[in-house]
Amino acid sequence: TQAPVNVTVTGAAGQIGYALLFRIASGQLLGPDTPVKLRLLEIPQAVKAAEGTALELEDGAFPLLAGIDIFDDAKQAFAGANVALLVGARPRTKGMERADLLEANGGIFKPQGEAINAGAADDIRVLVVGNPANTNALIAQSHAPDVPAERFTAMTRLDHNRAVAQLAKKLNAPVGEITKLTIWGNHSASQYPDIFHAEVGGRNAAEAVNDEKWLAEEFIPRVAKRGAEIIEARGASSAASAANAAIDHIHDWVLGTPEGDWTSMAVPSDGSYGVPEGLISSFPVRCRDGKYEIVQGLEINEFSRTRIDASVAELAEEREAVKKLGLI
Ligand code: NAX
Repeated sequence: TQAPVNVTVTGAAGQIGYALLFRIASGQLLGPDTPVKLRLLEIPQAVKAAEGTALELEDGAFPLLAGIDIFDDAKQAFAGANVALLVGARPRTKGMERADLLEANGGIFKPQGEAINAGAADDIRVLVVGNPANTNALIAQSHAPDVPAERFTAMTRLDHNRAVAQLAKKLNAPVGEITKLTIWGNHSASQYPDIFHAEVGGRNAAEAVNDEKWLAEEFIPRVAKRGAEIIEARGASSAASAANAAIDHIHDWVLGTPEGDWTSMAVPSDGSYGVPEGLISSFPVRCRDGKYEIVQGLEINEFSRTRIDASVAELAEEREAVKKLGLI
């Protein structure tokens, strides 16, 4: 059998961590033939809670779970990591300015980037979930100069999945029939879910919808503000759906996107579609043989162009802000 893959998860005692760890242990991250070793990183105050989760993981008797180690030190937690899920972050609290938020997260993602640089495995793949995810990924990446830049990604898969589900509902189609949807830009309210290249059972989805008012006034804001809708209903932010999306993101990166489809990942821009190089922005991507590539050659209409540009401009501003703070 295969050697275990080391999966480091930060924020392991949080609510996304609780939903995520059991699915990793059950084999849904890397497939049914790959044993995993979990390396959990938490802040010292939350180590005990992480230990509690580890007891429950043990009680799952998962055949693929080859071990669990818990750390409050980033260098140790990322040593030998093949996959890193950076979930723990500093949330925005009342009265906090954007600069404060970026600075607090810089204090987390800078040392984590350094620790990945120092000790992760050569094939390390990083997914940043903790918000502001795209810019946190940029901070971590800029402190890991020896790791290929493209190994640092941020999560827009939850937005992607939300958009697929809303589109399927509108068209009265099974979610499995929706393909080629794209989230562009930042994982924030400025994100742009694009259905112009999407298909429903092979037919163009925008034509099938044929309702620009619904697109502009219902679909796009609903997807972009879905996080707030969940908080309103549940009294807590998205957790299981976020964990599910993190599983999907890494699963597809490692094992490939289905033939004839693509997914959305925030990845370092190579300049494609006019997105400034280096910004970690969401694109349509295809994955094969453990690598992803940005889908090329899509025609971007006026409606999409304005929205992509607005979200990318927000990312550029965030990059400027963290530059000014000396975080990258
Ligand atoms: P919780 O507050 O439940 O858990 C966060 C955990 O991270 C806590 O246990 C905390 O102790 C830990 N932590 C804080 N600093 C740490 C550090 N330096 N090292 C290791 N652990 C640390 O939050 P949860 O609901 O799990 O959400 C986690 C993050 O995901 C948040 O930043 C949230 O905004 C973000 N999200 C991102 C989404 C996306 O689509 N990209 C969607 C869901 C979610 O909102």
